[in-house]
Amino acid sequence: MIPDDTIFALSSGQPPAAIAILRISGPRAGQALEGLTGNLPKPRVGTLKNVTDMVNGALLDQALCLWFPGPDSATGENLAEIHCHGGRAVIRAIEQALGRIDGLRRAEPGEFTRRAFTHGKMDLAEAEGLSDLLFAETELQRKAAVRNAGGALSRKIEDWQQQILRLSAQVEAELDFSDEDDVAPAQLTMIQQEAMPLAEDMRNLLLRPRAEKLRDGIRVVLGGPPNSGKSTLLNALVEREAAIVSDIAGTTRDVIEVPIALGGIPFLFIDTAGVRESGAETIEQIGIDRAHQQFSAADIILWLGVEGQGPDFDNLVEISSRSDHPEHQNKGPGAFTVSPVSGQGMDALVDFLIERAKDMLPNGDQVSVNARQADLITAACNSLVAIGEEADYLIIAEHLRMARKALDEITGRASTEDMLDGLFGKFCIGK
Ligand SMILES: Nc1nc2c(ncn2[C@@H]2O[C@H](COP(=O)(O)OP(=O)(O)OP(=O)(O)O)[C@@H](O)[C@H]2O)c(=O)[nH]1
Ligand SMILES: [Mg+2]
Repeated sequence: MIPDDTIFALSSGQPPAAIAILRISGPRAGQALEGLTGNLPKPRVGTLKNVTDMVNGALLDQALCLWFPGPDSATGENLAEIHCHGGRAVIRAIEQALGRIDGLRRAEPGEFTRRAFTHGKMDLAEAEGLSDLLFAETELQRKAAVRNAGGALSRKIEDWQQQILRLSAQVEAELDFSDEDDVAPAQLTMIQQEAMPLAEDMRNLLLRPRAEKLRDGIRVVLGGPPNSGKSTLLNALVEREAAIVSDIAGTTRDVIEVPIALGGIPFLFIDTAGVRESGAETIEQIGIDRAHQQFSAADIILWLGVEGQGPDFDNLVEISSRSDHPEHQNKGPGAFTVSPVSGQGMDALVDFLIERAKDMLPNGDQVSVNARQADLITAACNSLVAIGEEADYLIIAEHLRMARKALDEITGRASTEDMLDGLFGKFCIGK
């Protein structure tokens, strides 16, 4: 559906700031800019203008104005930008003046990007990449997002689509020219053989670490009995007093999550209540139950308790903490010996965490997919695999059609309004 109303929003960050950018997109964007500034500047040339209130002619601000007639604009529609001074009162005054213009309304979250999608300026995979780019906080997140926003995933999907389309054409030709009694087995085998490497290619992409991991961070859970120094180690790792430390056993009751980037990699460090088998009162017991939930969801567990007595997970790393303490007893050779107090072993532990994390994350140079995209690629892959066991050209044609449909949903060529609402709703207003 092509929208016929005109939207506006503050597209730059929270005021106050030196400059604020108001964007107007839609059929009346030109009229709106003309109304506020007298006449339209030359297309795509920044021009300094007086912005005045159309009702009483009051001067609101002097602003740099830009005019992009559609379809050669970011949204594909007529688009105007007002780069005004970034004070709250200036922005409010210009927004109010825009709101009084007939046919203009404030934009919903993600609406500019959605219009760009509607007008074919970007597909869904690129829009999702753009969303990730806006939320990227670490270098690795930025690298991965910029790839998808630039269309790396879309190109991969397009390549698969072309190959499937070619197979479909061959199958259709067989259906047209052969009668039912005359199925050409050689041709069938060839189509099946061509579908398999394609399915394999999809499977390989699915095996790669997921994009969400990059957004949410590697979950490092600190576990051990009360007083084993978990909170002290957490504070040292995140370099601030995020958790209360005391010599009273049972100080940490709830789960404490601290997101932080180390070496450009997003981590979520999680401190837990000290686990003990018996003697915990009600609230402490709830904390212990929560600790166990965290162990199950962890990417890496740092275990500060007795060696070999931690939860039974492959991703558990033995930590021999408090190495500065006179009563410190070292764990076996596989353990990391550290002291958050003296700093001993801390650099080695951080380096180890960074290296481990790299294997669990998309590397930024490869295309990565999120859960939505992975589900659709899995569906396409399954359809291709099903061809291998099929001798009926009609059914093969249907499998190929299903595979194409699933891939079309990734780029948004076949997508429902609900799905689009959900996806673009995650953007901020003005984007
Ligand atoms: N000397 C020394 N003391 C430490 C070290 N780590 C922790 N401590 C002390 O040990 C006590 C317990 O530390 P916490 O970090 O609160 O221990 P915890 O495992 O979080 O304890 P709970 O929250 O009760 O489960 C505190 O008095 C800390 O100062 C260390 O590396 N060296
Ligand atoms: Mg604690």
